Amino acid sequence: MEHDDSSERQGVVEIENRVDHPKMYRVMLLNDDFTPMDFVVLVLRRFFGKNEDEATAVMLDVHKKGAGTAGVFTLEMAEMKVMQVNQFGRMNQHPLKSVLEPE
Ligand code: TYC
Repeated sequence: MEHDDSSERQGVVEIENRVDHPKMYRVMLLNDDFTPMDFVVLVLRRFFGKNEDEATAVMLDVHKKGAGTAGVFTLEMAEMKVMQVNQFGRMNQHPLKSVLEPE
């Protein structure tokens, strides 16, 4: 359906995507060797609404696998989360980084 060439169909697809299927983006946290585990848990609670147990599980997943999902959002929200995480890390002199990935 996404690859239908008829311009009428394409218009419908664009409207469907905009209205009730907005493209979604995954905010990934990246592991590093220096950011304290407690700080990553704090970030997940503060910016992603996780409780202590959820935040700890995500943090450990990132720590073990190198990257992991903090949340899935519309582009605007995902971009804001990435900026908040990266700025909060910088402000606290930690190298913590997050990135976006299209769903
Ligand atoms: N690897 C870090 C440590 O051992 C913890 C950590 C977890 C850092 C997740 C970043 O996104 C991260 N202190």
